[in-house]
Amino acid sequence: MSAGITRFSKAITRTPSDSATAGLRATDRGIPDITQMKADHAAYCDALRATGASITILPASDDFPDAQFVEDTALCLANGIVFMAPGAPSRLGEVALMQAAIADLFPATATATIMPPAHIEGGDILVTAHEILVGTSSRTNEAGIAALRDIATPWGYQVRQVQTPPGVLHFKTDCSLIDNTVILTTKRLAEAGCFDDYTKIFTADGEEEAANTIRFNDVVIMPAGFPETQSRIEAAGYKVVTINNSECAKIDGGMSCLSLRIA
Ligand code: CIR
Repeated sequence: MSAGITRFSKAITRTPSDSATAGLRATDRGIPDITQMKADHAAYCDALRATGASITILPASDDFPDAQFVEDTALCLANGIVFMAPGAPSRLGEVALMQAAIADLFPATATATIMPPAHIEGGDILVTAHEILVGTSSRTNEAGIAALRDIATPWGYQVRQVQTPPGVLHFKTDCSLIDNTVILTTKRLAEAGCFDDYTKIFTADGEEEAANTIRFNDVVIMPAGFPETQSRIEAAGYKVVTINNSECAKIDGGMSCLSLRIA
């Protein structure tokens, strides 16, 4: 099984807004340069498109500074789309925007919606070939995971609750699926034992920020500037494309956050 796991025919992204300078962040790493961020976003969309997928780029939304991080609003599974309930109050309204876009793009698709006080963000969800791992975090609570389980179990998925390391924004801040059973992970996350059944590629020491990548068709798309981790992925036999992520990184965003990927 690789459709919807590593193989995708479509992706949805959203152009960053000028308001992204007000995006949420855990620490101050400077004000993002929006011109650079938009150029990086265009390069990211080009990299997705170069794999043969069709890419829908939604318009910027000034009302939601983090709306380019579309991954947090929905989970696209083979059976349908599950709309999330972001744990960040400023991001809850992004879901309605995505619901409207999906209704336009895929009117026949089955959908389900998770509602507060259950909270869950797509960044905490890793779909592999045989299960869905979801990390509890400051954005995703046990009720959110239970709600996803209720939706996804009848669709044939096994949902496993794991824990995002303290101080880490999302579960996938620290890991990515590289192949059906191959995970790129930080040591601090793997030490929790959540990937014992998987082949692991570790990020290099000091390059933990490289853990948030995406496998999209024939390429692994990763942030530029992490040469040792890039070499490890390439040595394992994967083709890597790098994208500058300096500006999104200032508001805690990375490669997975920027797209919804659809089989
Ligand atoms: C936030 O804090 O919600 C945004 N500034 C970053 C979201 C990153 N999303 C993701 O990792 N899936």
